[in-house]
Amino acid sequence: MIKTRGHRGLSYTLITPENHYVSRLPSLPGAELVKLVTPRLSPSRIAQTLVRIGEAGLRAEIAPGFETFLFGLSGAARVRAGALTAGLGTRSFAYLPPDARLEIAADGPAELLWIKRRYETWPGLRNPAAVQGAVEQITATETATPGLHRRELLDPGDPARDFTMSLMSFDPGVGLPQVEIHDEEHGLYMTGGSGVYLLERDEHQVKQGDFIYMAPYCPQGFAAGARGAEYLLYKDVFRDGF
Ligand code: UGY
Ligand code: MN
Repeated sequence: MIKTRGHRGLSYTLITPENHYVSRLPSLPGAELVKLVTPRLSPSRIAQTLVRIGEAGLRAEIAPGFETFLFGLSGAARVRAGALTAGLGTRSFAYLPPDARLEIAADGPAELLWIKRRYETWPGLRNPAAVQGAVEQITATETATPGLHRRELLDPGDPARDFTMSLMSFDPGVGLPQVEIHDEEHGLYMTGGSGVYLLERDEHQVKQGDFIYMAPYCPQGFAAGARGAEYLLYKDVFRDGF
């Protein structure tokens, strides 16, 4: 029997590095893409893609129309959109609103996580502004659960935003304080460590490089392993699905 840790449940998928299958897009010439989730997997409202840039580097232009969030996993890519120029080195990130035309460039190998989403407007609220930063510039706040820290890469209190990106870090043995079942969807990328993820009624061993898509109302719980864990979490916010 051929074995894999990868899994597709009713309301989630777990994709491990061993499951990666390369795709391409005309807008990112030469880059190898791993589409971790796209709207083809109903009901996902996002595409989350691993972008692997090779020795030849990349010169790419992405047309306006969608929100973009880019997170550097390795190498030294960069993004330009109007007056904004941002380095996308390891653990640096940028958010670009849907009216931005962007150029992504790299002079050599680099790896990025790319989230694409159609912005959901709300009466009386303007498009959110572009943001750039680096994880290490953001203070980690301890949550009500000792040993569980969150860094918010986008302002979680701004109702103009239709999603947040949080870096969750767990000390060894620490987990989420409850089994959550909520309306918001998640795209989760393990940036470090390992642990056990409860999804629906299934328990999965997860580790660095794994990706989980959780649809709305997917039951979810987590406990970190002996060396702790860290993950980057997409969550839609301030909207109700209509
Ligand atoms: O914010 C959240 O929904 C988060 N606690 N969920 C998760 O880590 N699976
Ligand atoms: Mn959650």
